[in-house]
Amino acid sequence: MQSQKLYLTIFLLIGLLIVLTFRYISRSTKNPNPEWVVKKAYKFRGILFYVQMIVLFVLLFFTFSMLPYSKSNETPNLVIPVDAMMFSFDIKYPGTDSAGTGQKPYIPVNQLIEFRVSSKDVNHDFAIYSPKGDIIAQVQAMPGYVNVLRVKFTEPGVYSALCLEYCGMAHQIMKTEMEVK
Ligand SMILES: [Cu+2]
Repeated sequence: MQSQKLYLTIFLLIGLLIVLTFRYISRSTKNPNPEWVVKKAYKFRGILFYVQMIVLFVLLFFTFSMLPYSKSNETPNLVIPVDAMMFSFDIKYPGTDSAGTGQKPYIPVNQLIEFRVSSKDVNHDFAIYSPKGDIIAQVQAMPGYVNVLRVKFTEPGVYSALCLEYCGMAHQIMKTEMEVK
């Protein structure tokens, strides 16, 4: 609830900034613009371009390490193939090929899990939601391709996997659960 109020405030402030900008622009164009105004505008646009470039490169520098690819040199503790199809997921937990062991398969907590996600028919998505309902990772499930998704579950609980790619009439029921313990 706290964060919702914060987001609303940020949204309203940005909205106000946009309104004020448009007001400024509409006022500044009331008088016909002589050539020097156009020259000034082009110069300002050039400055803005470089400011934007600098801001973007600074942001890139500080956020680059947050990319999930930085984990790629770690060896996963467990590899789990996942096949998506209309309208379910086939999660192939290791060591559960022969049915009837009586034990429900689960994912170990605090270990690097590598999901190898593919599809048997059309494009789907494999999105993992925490027990609280927050999305924590997702990857496309595509026929003919194996997409790798590495996740470390830091909290035990029942996680959900949902399809986020509209794939047909029953797309909304395409859901499964994974127990982490
Ligand atoms: Cu779907």
